[in-house]
Amino acid sequence: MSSTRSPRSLRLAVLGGPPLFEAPLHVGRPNIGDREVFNARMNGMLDRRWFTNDGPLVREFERRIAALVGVRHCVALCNATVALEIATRALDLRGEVIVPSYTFVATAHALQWQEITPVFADMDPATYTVAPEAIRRLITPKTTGIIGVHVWGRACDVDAITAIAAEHRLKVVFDAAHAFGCSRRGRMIGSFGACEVFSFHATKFLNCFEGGAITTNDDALAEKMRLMRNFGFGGYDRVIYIGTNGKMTEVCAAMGLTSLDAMNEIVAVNRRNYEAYRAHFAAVPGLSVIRYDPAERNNYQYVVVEVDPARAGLTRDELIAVLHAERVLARKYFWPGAHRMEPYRSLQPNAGVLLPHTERVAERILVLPTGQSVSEADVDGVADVVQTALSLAPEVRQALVDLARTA
Ligand code: T4K
Repeated sequence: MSSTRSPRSLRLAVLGGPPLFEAPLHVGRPNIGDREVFNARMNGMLDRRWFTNDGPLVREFERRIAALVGVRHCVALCNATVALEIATRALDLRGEVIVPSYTFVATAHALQWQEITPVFADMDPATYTVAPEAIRRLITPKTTGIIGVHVWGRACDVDAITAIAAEHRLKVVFDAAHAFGCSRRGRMIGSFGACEVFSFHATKFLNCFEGGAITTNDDALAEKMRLMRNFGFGGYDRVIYIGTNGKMTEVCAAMGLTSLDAMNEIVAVNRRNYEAYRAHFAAVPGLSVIRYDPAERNNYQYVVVEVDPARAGLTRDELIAVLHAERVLARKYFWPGAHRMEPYRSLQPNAGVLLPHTERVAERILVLPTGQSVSEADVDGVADVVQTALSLAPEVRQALVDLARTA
């Protein structure tokens, strides 16, 4: 466990003090539900000797997710990347598909893996989600679909994207990897577009170790995706479709069910930490913490801070260096933007010209640790480090230059 010292005694590690935290404070530390309940599910699974291939825990997980989201179908899968691959293949997307660049690279990889070209659209800097007008400008005769991403759990502009898609006869998938348990205008995310894709990776709000799911109200699409996740088997010895192995295991479903049981407690802890960070940074010039609309359901899984270097006095990267020296392993998601990662930076070297907001924002975002393994005292400590560093900005900057020189 981490521990903090009194803020008054804080001497920053980059200025020669000892690191504030004994153990690293991670972004994305998994949340764990009730271990006894999880173990009981494990024992039941071992007794049944049914480990994967549409087992009873997977079916229960799918039923509960579908009910919570308010859709007819949930297809549980091994992770969200394979889920995106299956969704786009089942929808017969090809040619070009428009995606935001400000997303985890998996959104683009799921397309490129199938030789579909991801065409990167810029964001709306006020929401960090894809700008509908940027999508509109990128439509060509080769475009077959749009993937909107609900970045940090906040819905992208579903209405505008749906309208553009209808106008141009495009299919829409939403990457809802961050958005399980979140709503948009009172309706749960998971029920928009042709289908939506959730991630249940260890670092996500709802954790299955590894896992993902596609939710949809389209009966035929759900049936096709169920076949695709299991090699296309329509019965014993009968393959009726091309498929892959995208199945969720019973172990993963057991973790998912146990996480679902604990959902309300996890939201409460996330919210407590988020509000504490916001209170700490409310009056700090140059720092703005992401806002979650209190009228919606939010999972508060991400504490995202935008750093304006001109007003804050330090850049995002300087703050990251300060935090890492204290063993606070803050992250720069999604730097440098998917378009600047391979193979896209080689295949589309000029993509950045059309992505000015993405390029600017990606240089300014800092994601801070939260979740069950982060205490209120830890949040106070992290905030103290940031505020102390900003109050000593010239000294800190010089120390970082000196450290880089001697490294
Ligand atoms: N679409 C979007 C918008 C996504 O954000 C993602 C995934 C996907 C699609 C694809 O979903 P999956 O196919 O993964 O289901 C992490 C996650 O691996 C990834 O799931 C997530 N987004 C992304 C935002 O973050 P990395 O490369 O940053 O992982 P890594 O190994 O650096 O770990 C992240 C942090 O979590 C570290 O600080 C360590 C901590 N951690 C991690 C694990 C696995 C733990 O404390 N315990 C653990 O068990 O991608």
